[in-house]
Amino acid sequence: MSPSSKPIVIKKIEVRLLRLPLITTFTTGFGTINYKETVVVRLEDSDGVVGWGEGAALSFPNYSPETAITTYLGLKEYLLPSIVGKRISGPEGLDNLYSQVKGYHFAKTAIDCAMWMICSIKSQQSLKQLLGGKSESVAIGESIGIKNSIDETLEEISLRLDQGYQRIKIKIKPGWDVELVRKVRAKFSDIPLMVDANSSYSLNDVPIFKKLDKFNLMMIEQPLGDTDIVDHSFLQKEITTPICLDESILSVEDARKAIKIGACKIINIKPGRVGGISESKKIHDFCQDNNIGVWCGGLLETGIGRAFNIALSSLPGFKYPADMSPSSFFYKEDLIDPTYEVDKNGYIAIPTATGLGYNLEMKRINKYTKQKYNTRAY
Ligand code: OSB
Ligand code: MG
Repeated sequence: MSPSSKPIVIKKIEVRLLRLPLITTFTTGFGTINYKETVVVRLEDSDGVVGWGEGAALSFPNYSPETAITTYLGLKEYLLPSIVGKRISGPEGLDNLYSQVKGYHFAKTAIDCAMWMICSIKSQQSLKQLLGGKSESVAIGESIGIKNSIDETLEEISLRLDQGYQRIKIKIKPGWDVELVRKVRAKFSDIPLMVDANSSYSLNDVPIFKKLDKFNLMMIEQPLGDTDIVDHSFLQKEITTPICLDESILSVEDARKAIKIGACKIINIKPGRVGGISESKKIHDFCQDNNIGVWCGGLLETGIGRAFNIALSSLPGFKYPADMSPSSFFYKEDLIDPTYEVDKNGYIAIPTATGLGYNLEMKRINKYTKQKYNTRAY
């Protein structure tokens, strides 16, 4: 928003903890997700303009210390009280208001996104326009969880390639890595292929990465621990496949440090992990200036969170396909209707409407809400 536009004053807030059943389970190096808890906020300003945002942390603190329940509490106890009734210039004015609140990135994301939505409606510009994005569609790749067998993985890859997906990401963990990749490459010799280890290895495993290095992978995502930036820089010197960091990058400052020491060549930007699309854009801009590729990751957000990921992906630095499987893979019912779709060439169209760009399904939001808290500023 331009600095001359009127400040936003949030008069009403609502935060909900939801629990949605999943059609299929999703297994990563750290465990299996059987259902999806998520948190959404609804902010209403003094002009009656409403913004929604989502903080899609997982239910268990294995991907990040924050979980759905702590996101909910963080919003209710610390973040929402510090913004309600204040004059806020726009999303960029939020950091100042809760400068005392460390962490809670998923909670901050929900507020940041809701503020972007309010700004979009007030300025009559789509999220993409407000962000300065150019693309009309986002290229999509599939993130395939750890399956019961290699054959099952091969089947899923065939299916997704037939459906047009533009790259395949497979989750790996110790014991489910080199043999798997060898068999995938034997069947699909030239597809864009990458692996994601979700931090399940250490520097003792360098020999495994040297083997993986021979399979022409686009990148290896988060091989080592989230705080092991120095070790990633060592590993990157041992292999030619680019390392992509996910869990390790929580801010543009983390990105700067990781890039400075050569810990990665690519960054997976997940707005929820870094505190919103404002911080995501900063990381994008920094990476563009430093010749580091980025792409948009996901955490099984519902359509509310995905709407912001999709708008963000319109920025020119998003060079690799995004993890944005359609919600129909995971959810029987999305919280937006119609939900976004991946077309037969593997693209999601970026909305041009103002606001979220999709219609909210209030009935379903109510149906899946487990806890709700709201307040009003007088
Ligand atoms: O590391 O990318 C990850 C899901 C849960 C936890 C971690 C990850 C993922 C995904 C989800 O890969 C991909 C998606 O949202 O479509
Ligand atoms: Mg990842």
